[in-house]
Amino acid sequence: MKPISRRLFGKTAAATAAAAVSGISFPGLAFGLPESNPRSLSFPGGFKWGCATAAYQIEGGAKDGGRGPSLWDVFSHTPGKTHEGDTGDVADDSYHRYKEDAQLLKNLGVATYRMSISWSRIFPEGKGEPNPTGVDYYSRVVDELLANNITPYITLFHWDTPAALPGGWQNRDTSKAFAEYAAYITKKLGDRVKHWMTTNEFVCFTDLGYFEGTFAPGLHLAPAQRNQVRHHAILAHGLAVQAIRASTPSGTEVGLAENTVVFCPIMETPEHIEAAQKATRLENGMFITPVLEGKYPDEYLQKEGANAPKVEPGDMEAIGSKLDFVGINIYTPSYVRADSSAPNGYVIENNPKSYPHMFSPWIQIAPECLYWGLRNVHDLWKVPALYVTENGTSSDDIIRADGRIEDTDRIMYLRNHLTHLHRAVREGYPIKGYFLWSLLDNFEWADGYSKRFGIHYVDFKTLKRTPKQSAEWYKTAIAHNAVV
Ligand code: PNW
Repeated sequence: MKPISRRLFGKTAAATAAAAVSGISFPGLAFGLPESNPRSLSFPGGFKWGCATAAYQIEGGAKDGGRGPSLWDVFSHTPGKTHEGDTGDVADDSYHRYKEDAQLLKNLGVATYRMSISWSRIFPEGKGEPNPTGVDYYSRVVDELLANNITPYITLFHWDTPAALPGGWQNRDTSKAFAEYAAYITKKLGDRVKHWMTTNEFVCFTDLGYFEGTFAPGLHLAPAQRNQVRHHAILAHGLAVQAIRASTPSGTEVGLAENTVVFCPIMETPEHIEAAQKATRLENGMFITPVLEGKYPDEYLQKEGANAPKVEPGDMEAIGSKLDFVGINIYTPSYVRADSSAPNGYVIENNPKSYPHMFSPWIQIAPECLYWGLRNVHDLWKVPALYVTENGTSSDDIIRADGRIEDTDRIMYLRNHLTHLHRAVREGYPIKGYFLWSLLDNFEWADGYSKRFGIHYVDFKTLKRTPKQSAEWYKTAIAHNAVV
């Protein structure tokens, strides 16, 4: 890692010019003190600020343009599965309003936009005959973004498995179908799209879908079958990495968006920091660890015993395919303590009931999770580049009589997280960008429309978008390239 003093952060134009002329450095400016806001924590030039969304959560147009149903269409239409039976049939109607959404992004001043493609718009049956109308739709979205100077980062799979695929992720053939879809669509868009993420958050579409039953398809499989579903998911990722490399020009960057469980050391002392690293490696032993090491940790295989996944020759090589970047979705922490008497040398602490949380109770407030989430992954695996592919929160937004939408708790949450992101950047971790979840209020899965994560308010009756205070805050942060 480069010593911090050698990096110039947020240099003023005058300082840059002076340094260029004289060759001297300005130690006092090393962390950047933009003249307009001398107290702010500034980010390096070129840091990529963005927003994130996902197809099923914003598009609507569920039956438009030849789209086939996904497991989430089936699940959300099954009584009792989502909040008040909410579905993604209309969502934010971004299928028809993508130009308006591009203007929202432009107005924020973001450099990048993370979106996903609905697999069943491209292959309505999951495989076989592609649907040109679906391809054309995403081609137009990409063109619209590029015309507005916004770089698309595209996730190929954000949980909307085509319903026609027999057995979904229980079937190994789904991994192969995914790789074929990845090859096809990246070839179509790869002339303009240079950043691809295979999958989003393995645990949510495997464990929550097939074991906990709270997400589509709502099953409660036994551990051995669950572990096989997990294996098919990471295999799909690996096969897709290979497929994307084969069908896109050089210079294309491939990664994924994963929500590793984030372990913060209970104290910042060497033994607890080491414990947090160990926990990161072992507790994510079914997902990110095999992806970055090309093998399951022995501890995971031993723990699962007879339930361990069946692995075929070549699987682990595919799963461990080299990545250009790792994206991490970070919302909430776990704490870990070193304990030499515990089996793996650490104990995971339970947060007490009094632990503060946001409007979604699972988002417990500990902004240092942003720092440790990035640091643990890099300390363990030395990845070439890191992104925060999601960070944000729900809020019980207040609508004022004059139409202003106040979400000061979201601003508080984001500002504190960015402060800890800044720490990781300042220490030299190769963090290239940050995607705020989310551009818009949207279909929050099993919580339906009851939890709003957007920095733009969406009236789900009229579909009108209104910037919240947090949008103004984010726009200001981007303009200053600093925590504001
Ligand atoms: C992520 N949990 O999901 C997803 O990538 C987004 O689609 C989603 O809208 C966002 O976070 C906010 O929830 C998660 O219950 C959903 O622990 C639920 C959990 C974690 C992540």
